[in-house]
Amino acid sequence: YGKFNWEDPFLLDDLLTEEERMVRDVARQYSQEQLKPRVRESFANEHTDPEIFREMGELGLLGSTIEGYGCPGVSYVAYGLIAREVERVDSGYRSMLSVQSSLVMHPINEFGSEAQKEKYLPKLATGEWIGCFGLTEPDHGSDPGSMITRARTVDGGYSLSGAKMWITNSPIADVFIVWAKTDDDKIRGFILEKGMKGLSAPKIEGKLALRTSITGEIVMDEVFVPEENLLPGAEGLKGPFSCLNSARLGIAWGALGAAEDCWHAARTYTMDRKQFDRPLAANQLIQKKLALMQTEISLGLMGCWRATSMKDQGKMAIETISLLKRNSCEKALVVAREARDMHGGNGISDEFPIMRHMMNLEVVNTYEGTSDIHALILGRAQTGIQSFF
Ligand code: TGC
Ligand code: FAD
Repeated sequence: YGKFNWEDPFLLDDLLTEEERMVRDVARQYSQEQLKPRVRESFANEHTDPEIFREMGELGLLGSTIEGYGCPGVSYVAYGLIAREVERVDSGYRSMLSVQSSLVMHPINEFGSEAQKEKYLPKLATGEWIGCFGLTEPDHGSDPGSMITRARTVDGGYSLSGAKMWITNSPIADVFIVWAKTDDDKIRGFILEKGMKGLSAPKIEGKLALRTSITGEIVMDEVFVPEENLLPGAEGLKGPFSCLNSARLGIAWGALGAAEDCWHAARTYTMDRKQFDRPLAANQLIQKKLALMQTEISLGLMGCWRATSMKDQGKMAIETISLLKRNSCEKALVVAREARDMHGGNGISDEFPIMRHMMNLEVVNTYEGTSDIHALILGRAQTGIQSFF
């Protein structure tokens, strides 16, 4: 038998390529040295630092799976590892990265014209431009197919009217990927730019979670969008959903990064803190909780690695993403809540990362398809019966 590695029982590290390990190390060093020292102030004051996009861009962390246009073209496993390292610090920082990479750069790369790729991707890759993705509306969240945002055909292009809600990055965005219904009732994607007449993106105030990442609305009042800003290759819900596939996979890795931070903090805390003259970690109830954390996180990561490797080989089914996104978020929440409890009163203090992770994970469990919506996708896939209409 080999020696048990408590942090990595399945030796996930051995399954990574040299390039993936290198990318992981760059993301880890950046997250621990540059993001971690800022997170407490940023969360407390609900302050998003746009400079973070530039820093991530410089390290090749934005649009990392894209080939060319200033992007490194690494594997999806490497993308997952980046998400895990960034979210180990804070889900909000990972959100900023996911949206830019999977929800803005991905659709331009996948569905855009050559001119659109050349215009937008290099500046999004360096973080000079910040992007956002507008699918959700005030009255249409889990059911985006019922959206009411309209793109009316006008001379030379389209006139967009409607509102998008809960949009990550929108108040600081330069580039807006907006999904709207055209005159023939089909969902199409449009690239809007800051400064277009009739376009505004007010900030949503008062979030109790994900406070390092700014969220806003997108309000469109007859915004003229020229024909060349239509994404030519996307029609129907498949367009936005294909972006979500890639973002959800990153979230599956990322949520476990936040869970790992809670687990490691709980282990250290309970080994250091004494009650009844012995470390808390000497108690069976505490050790059982640590075992649960270790089990869920290490099994979850193995699932992420396997599915993402399958994606890199073109073999993964989209339902597998629902299984993983749902599992990682649910399990990460369980881990965070247990860790909060194990920290006692200190667990609610912002001197420790636990309560922040716990609140963030409530959002992560909700966006990109709620836990129950992913359960319904899986239920449909195994019974053939659709339970939502
Ligand atoms: P349904 O009939 O199932 O499908 C409609 C069409 O879409 C195709 N499709 C997919 N294509 C690619 N990938 C997927 N995952 C796909 N899922 C479905 C499907 O084949 C079909 O194509 P066609 O050609 O037959 O028309 O659609 P429905 O309206 O019944 O969908 C129901 C449901 C629940 C699956 C779906 O609406 C859903 O996933 N809802 C959740 C909404 C969601 O995830 N919103 C995310 C908003 S973005 C966000 O939260 C960003 S936060 C990021 C951050 O800050 O990190
Ligand atoms: P609803 O759809 O109203 O759901 C409410 C509850 O009802 C949930 O528990 C849900 O599971 C349940 N439910 C819904 N339908 C059914 C059903 N048929 N059967 C059983 N239960 C059901 N969106 C974007 O487009 N871009 C972004 O960048 C973005 N960023 C976000 C950032 C934050 C901080 C947050 C909070 C959200 C963000 N979202 C974004 C929106 C997010 O994707 C939606 O909040 C999510 O899809 C859920 O939609 P909803 O909030 O309208 O909830």
